Amino acid sequence: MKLTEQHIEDDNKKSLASQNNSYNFLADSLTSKGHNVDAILSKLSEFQVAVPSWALGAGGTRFGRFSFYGEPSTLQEKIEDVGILHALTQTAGAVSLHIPWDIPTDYKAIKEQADALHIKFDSVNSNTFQDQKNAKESYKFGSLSNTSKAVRDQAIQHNLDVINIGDKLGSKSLTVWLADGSSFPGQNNFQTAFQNTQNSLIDIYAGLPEDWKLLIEYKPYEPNFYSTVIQDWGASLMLANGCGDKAFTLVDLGHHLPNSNIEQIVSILMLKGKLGGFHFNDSKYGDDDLTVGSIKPYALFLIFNELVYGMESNPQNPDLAWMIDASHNIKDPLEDLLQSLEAIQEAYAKALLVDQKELRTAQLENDVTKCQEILQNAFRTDVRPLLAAARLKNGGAINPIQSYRNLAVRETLIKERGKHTIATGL
Ligand code: AOS
Ligand code: ZN
Ligand code: ZN
Repeated sequence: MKLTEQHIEDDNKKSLASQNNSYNFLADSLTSKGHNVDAILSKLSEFQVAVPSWALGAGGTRFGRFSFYGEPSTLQEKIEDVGILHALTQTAGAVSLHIPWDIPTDYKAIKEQADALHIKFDSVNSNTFQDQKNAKESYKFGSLSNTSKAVRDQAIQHNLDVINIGDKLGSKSLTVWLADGSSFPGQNNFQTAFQNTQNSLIDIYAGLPEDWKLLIEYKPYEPNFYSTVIQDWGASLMLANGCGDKAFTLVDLGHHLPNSNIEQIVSILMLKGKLGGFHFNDSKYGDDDLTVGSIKPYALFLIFNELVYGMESNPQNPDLAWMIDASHNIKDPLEDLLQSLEAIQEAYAKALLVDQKELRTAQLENDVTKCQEILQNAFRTDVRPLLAAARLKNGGAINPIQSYRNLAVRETLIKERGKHTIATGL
């Protein structure tokens, strides 16, 4: 199924008058406060977030999967789904593939399909947390950190193969997330595991093309419950520094112990020029992978506030790989992703409303109340008409979920793909 601009434009007609009213009201009020609304709109339009291929089917990971039907079962169908998300939102212009779940059979055809839908190939993800069919060695006791050289070599080779696949598609980074760790005290020698991981990453790094980045994701626990080799940003940063200039830390919002100050982590990594990428999701308890902004929207805004500050003030930090990493099993996965994309844009737009100069002055005057007011005023602004205007400008939907439903996307996908498709992935 392909959503045309015409489909979307027709559906927009119903909400156009009310959108224009709300937009004009908001734009006037922001302009009178000194904001440059056009500049904000173009920043919103430029901000593209990659959709993870594994979130396009109903999730469930270690629990049950309840299909929504019409889910993609091939890479081509996954790209088609991202095309639908991008047509509606104009902010999902990239896809992040996971290898071996998404190995292309026909590179040329996949690239052409993605090009036609204006979709780029973002970071490619390797998978050494599952044993692959016919693999000689098992990752049961770790991959890049394993005490066996044969296992480490197999995992290193897999990462090099993933780079090769990504390179053929135009990706520019490799994301490494390891499940390596231990579930019981004494099981692992922490130092050996860390050192092995560093050495393995150095071997992978040596295979990176000149213009590529290595993104190292951290996570405090799960699937291992006593220790994780790359447990936090400090471990990730040490490993990145041990590899070189093209290696960076990747922050996944769900990979922190409760109440961690993620905005501060992000800020300091950008100061050091070492923040490489982002996985957006939300959580209440752990790595819940819930819809972005569904639980802690203010925390998301505070993180974006630091990201915006960093993007403006830290030229030493490269452009980031932005990606959603959320998936669960009770909503239509495409609707869930539409909600996440909206929440990301919303937090970004609000962060763009923070007057950094005014904040700086209030900070220097130690006017704590004013500092808080500046942030909260931005956060409390309803920026949704701005997001809709940015989408509209590029041919997207005023209300993506409403159009998705009005245009009967899921029903059409079920008709086309049937009820028996099974998405690859966990
Ligand atoms: C796992 O917890 C991580 O968030 C990863 O980014 C992982 O590769 C992804 O969720 C696919 O399983
Ligand atoms: Zn992640
Ligand atoms: Zn995760």
